Amino acid sequence: MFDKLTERLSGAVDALRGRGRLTDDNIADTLRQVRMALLEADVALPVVKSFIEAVKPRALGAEVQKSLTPGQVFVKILHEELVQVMGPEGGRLDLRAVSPVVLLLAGLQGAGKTTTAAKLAKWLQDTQKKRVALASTDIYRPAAVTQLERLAQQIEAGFIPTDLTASPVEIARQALAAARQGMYDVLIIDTAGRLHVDGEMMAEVQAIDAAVGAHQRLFVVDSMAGQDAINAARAFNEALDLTGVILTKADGDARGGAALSVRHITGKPILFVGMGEKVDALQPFQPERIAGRILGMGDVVALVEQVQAQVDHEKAAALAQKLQKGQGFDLSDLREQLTQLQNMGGIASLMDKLPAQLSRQAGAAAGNFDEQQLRRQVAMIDSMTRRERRRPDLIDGSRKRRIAAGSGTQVQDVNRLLKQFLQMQKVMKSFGKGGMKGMMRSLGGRLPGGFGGGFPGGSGGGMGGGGAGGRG
Ligand SMILES: Nc1nc2c(ncn2[C@@H]2O[C@H](COP(=O)(O)OP(=O)(O)OP(=O)(O)O)[C@@H](O)[C@H]2O)c(=O)[nH]1
Ligand SMILES: [Mg+2]
Repeated sequence: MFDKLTERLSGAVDALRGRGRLTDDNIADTLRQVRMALLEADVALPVVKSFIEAVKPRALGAEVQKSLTPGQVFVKILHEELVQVMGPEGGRLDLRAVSPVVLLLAGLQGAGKTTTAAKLAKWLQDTQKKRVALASTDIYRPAAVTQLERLAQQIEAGFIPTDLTASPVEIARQALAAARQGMYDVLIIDTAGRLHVDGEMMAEVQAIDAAVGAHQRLFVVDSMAGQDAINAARAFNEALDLTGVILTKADGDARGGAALSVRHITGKPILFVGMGEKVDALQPFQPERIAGRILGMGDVVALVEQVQAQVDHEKAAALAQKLQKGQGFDLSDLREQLTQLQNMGGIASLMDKLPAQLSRQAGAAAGNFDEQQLRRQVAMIDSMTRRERRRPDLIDGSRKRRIAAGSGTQVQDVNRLLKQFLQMQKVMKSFGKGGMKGMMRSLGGRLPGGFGGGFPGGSGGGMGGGGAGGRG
């Protein structure tokens, strides 16, 4: 449902690619684009404002220094803040009350209340093993009651007939009594919708609530509705003190503003999302998933999490300290770096997690940095003695033959490894004095293909994201 928004946001993030870091300048431009994208998606203005205000300091703040690439880190921040704005708690319907637990559905005309009543009943039956009864107080539209009745039959839920001569409040009261008598666990009350928020309608639904003491007062809202939905959400929340929100029609290609706004406007959690017309098209709301869909960034978010989780801070700090004390970078340290790369699932798995476009770009670079090579390099180091690892200058021709044989490689492989190691050691030395900051970033550019340049993600991150110094 967020196609357009997704497109605009990825455009904004694209602009950051190739930047070495996030600064006031490049962030300002990107945030402007994000802001436009949200407004175009019909996200309510106060929501957009507070979203941008939340993202900005984070983008400029500490976690960017630990970055893989600025674009990736920015995506992660956007994701987290999207989750935040939609409500991190997600869909949990509280049913802890005396049976029958009454759920009251309210919302604008055509929002999907009746359909959602049936979906919710089915969900409660199927996943919570509840006995559910449905009742309608919609006496205004002749077909409304039969619509619900047919749905109830379809999902084999209880249905409490509506006395069309009674008032909606009386009908609700009768329904509660009937549900009690029928020993139902849950009673879902469907109410009439109106084209616009009006006082009469609010008074009616309030009276129904007062009559039955609804345990959950759920606002059903069409994700495609823009500012109208926001005004309605506010009005219903004032009238009913809502306990939750259900988004419908999230399967359509709408702008999705409501999805991003209702939580902020009402302060009430989004509990479920309707994903189609069928009675089983209802899902508990999962903000992470929706945020992921909004960003449409493949699994960049997962990638960043994975990298951040796997990097071993202590080891990085130890290496930094060692170098600062003037002790040399040796082959054991190199081995450490290589295995950290392996632990991240290797290059192939990282590539899988990147969106197609980025993956293609990285593809060429990663050609000379394959998994097998990584394994071979570690194997060669493993075939060395401890002394050799500390003093590679001792490794002469016969030792090289032994190492090659021990690791199933050729002598020229050992030579290449040693040569690359020496270059890396030189770089390490020069940074040992200057501190670790930015060391790994520079390595990305300086190292020969074998070690540095091939790490996907491009802009100067090099293997710094997964390596030692970037986080030290
Ligand atoms: N694609 C899609 N259609 C939906 C969804 N939920 C409801 N609909 C459709 O939206 C239309 C209106 O749904 P209803 O359940 O009758 O809406 P209502 O809020 O009860 O409407 P009133 O009673 O007239 O106020 C129907 O055609 C439904 O099939 C959904 O999640 N996805
Ligand atoms: Mg209806």
